[in-house]
Amino acid sequence: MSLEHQKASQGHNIRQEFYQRIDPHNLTPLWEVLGALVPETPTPQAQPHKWDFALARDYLMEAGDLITAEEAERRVLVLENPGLRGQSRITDSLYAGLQLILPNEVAPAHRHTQSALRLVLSGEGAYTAVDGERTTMRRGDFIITPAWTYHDHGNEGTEPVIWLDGLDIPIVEMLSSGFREGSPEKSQIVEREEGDSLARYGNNMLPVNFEGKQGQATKLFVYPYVDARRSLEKIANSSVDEHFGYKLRYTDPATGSSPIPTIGAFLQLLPKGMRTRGYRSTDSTIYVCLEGHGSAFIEGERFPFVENDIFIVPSWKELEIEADEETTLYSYSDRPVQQMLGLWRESRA
Ligand code: GTQ
Repeated sequence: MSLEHQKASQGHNIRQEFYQRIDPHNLTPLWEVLGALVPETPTPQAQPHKWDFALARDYLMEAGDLITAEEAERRVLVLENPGLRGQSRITDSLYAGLQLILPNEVAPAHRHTQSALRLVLSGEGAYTAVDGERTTMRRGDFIITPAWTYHDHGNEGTEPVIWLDGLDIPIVEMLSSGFREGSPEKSQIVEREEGDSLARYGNNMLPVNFEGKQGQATKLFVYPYVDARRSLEKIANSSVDEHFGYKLRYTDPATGSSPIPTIGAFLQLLPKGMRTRGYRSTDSTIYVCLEGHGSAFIEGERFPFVENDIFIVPSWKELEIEADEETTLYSYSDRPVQQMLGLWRESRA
């Protein structure tokens, strides 16, 4: 061994010995981890992935024979990112699950500080009740449960109903700010007629003395797909954005902000044959195909999708989408959190 080598390895041993001595005192050297702690570009643990809805649905129906909605409290198969197994996360910051409710079942009322969204995927006849008002769940409807509002789900129809749940569970966990409580009533007492909140808050008008405030739970909690779809269809005659096709974001009409403070939600339409140009953003995003079919190319890797398939694009990975037919995609991410904190970035090829 050369003299330099000997010196270097001695230096290494002295350092290792130092690290071992400080370790019992809960001290550790930054210089060994600085590069990983403060990376040059995002290093999400989440990996690009697609879930076949047809496969997940079969397992979910099997779960329907194993446990009732009431016993489970929520009968859900969690979509776990392959890079985050065991952590109940679909991205580094968000949760997703597929929930099933069978005819005549009730998923009992509770509330928690985690906010939730539902995207209805299959079946009809179920409802979600939020804060004393029920809404019938129809395919493509985007329904939200603001933090700390009571919610229960029920199915008074004849078909199994399945929807995608999106929650900010990992964010609330990171902040150690999670609370939950059950409700004395299994199903909330109905206090308002169906459609009341949509009429008061969702029709470009607001109750005369109502003021929307940031951080206050939104009063509007259902965004029917028929309305969102009609908007996209109308604007699809105008010139197309080469990165997004036609893309809109859901808002709380009282503030203009995202309806959920921690989660942004979006709907886009891609004309038949379109391939979007490469796009990156720092918000890892969950996509759901509502209509049509095509492929997502994530850093060049192809993920073909059909209706109801779910795929995720991790932070700062380049996405291109190809639509074989006219395609509508719903998506959600932690974008509003990043924007509030001045962290959000995007890059367009
Ligand atoms: O419907 O309240 O997928 O509390 C996970 C946690 C759904 C719900 C989930 C929940 C719910």
